Amino acid sequence: MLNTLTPQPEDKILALMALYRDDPRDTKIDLGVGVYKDATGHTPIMRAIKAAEKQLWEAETTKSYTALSGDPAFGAAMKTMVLADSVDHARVGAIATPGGTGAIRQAFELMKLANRHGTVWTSNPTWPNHLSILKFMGLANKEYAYFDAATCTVDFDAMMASLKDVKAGDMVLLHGCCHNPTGANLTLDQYGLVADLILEKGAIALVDIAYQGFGDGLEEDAAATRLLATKLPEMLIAASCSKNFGIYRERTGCLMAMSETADNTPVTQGTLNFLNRQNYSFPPDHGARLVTMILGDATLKADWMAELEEVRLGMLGLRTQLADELRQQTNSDRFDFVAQHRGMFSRIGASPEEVLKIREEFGIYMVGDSRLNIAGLNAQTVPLLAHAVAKICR
Ligand code: PLP
Ligand code: TYF
Repeated sequence: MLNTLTPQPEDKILALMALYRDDPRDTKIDLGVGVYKDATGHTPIMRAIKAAEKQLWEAETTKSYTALSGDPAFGAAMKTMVLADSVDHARVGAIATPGGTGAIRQAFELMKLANRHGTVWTSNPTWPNHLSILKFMGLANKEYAYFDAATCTVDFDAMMASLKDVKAGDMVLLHGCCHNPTGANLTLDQYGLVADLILEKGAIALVDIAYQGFGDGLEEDAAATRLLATKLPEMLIAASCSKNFGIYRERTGCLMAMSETADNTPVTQGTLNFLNRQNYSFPPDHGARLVTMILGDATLKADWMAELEEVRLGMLGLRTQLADELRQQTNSDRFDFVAQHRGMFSRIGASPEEVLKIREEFGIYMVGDSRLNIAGLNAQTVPLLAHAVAKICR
């Protein structure tokens, strides 16, 4: 059987990680994979995570199974973090999943159960794994216009025009904040207009929120998701704790499914539990437990929020510095959008050839679509990047 297999397409972001690793230059700079790094290039364990792990090690008395949904306390904590009091939590079912990716996969599984012939609409561009998972699952996918390559901002008119073709029962996947890969985001008003259109079409929104706290703040970054929740009768939310808790390898995420009324919730929750059972049975617990502990303890939560804010402001400072350097070194305002983008990424609008030249000549690694990870920079490397961009990009 195995000799019938053919090679699968590789993940370009992960392939770039390997290229970077094998580059012998000690001046190389990694702006590829979306992992937060401090000024020394290290991805730290957050203080509150360490503290919660210590408490857990002392207090945990069993490693027995939890529940198919994961610990319900985790679902409750995630509803509070993402939705706050925007909607009645009794309307929302939740399961723990292996990372945000697991939540996205389970959202698509739910779509397959409920409306297997519906189309899932994704932004052009979007996180490549959205597309590869949809393709693998055999779900129909259409793209809606999103990024204007000329200005490196959202082309909202084009986006609304393409969403006019959404049909009843389709799914519209939106990034809740900090769009990956572009860094260009809708305003809250624009999210509202998208919600109105989704409502009018009778479609369902799936919000992928993987960077809450990395953009404008923990509450601010959830505002769009909360607005959608108040405007729409039903919606799905795939939340990741990988970035904002820095627990990438623990695989911690949550799928929330909001029904029209609380009467629907038992069946919705039962279906979510069923999907966990079909795919991997009980979801991972360790990361989810740490998140639950932190969100439920005033001291841990305050320390986590403070550190998350340091991380966010650090990235924002690098953005401003980069925009300033680019302005000086290119003697133009062409790259001013870098300071307006939010989250870990900016797509800077360089061609694939230019991205390659920057990699070869300067050892600066960004993804082929010219996405760069802001957190891969520090105060010393920002001018080096600006110099490379100014020299190579026409
Ligand atoms: N969604 C987006 C847009 C992402 O960039 C990521 C990446 O890290 C995820 C979801 C899910 O991440 P994870 O599965 O590591 O929680
Ligand atoms: O977009 C990124 O870089 C992050 C990390 O298959 C990532 O979301 C990249 C590729 C992948 C899984 C995670």
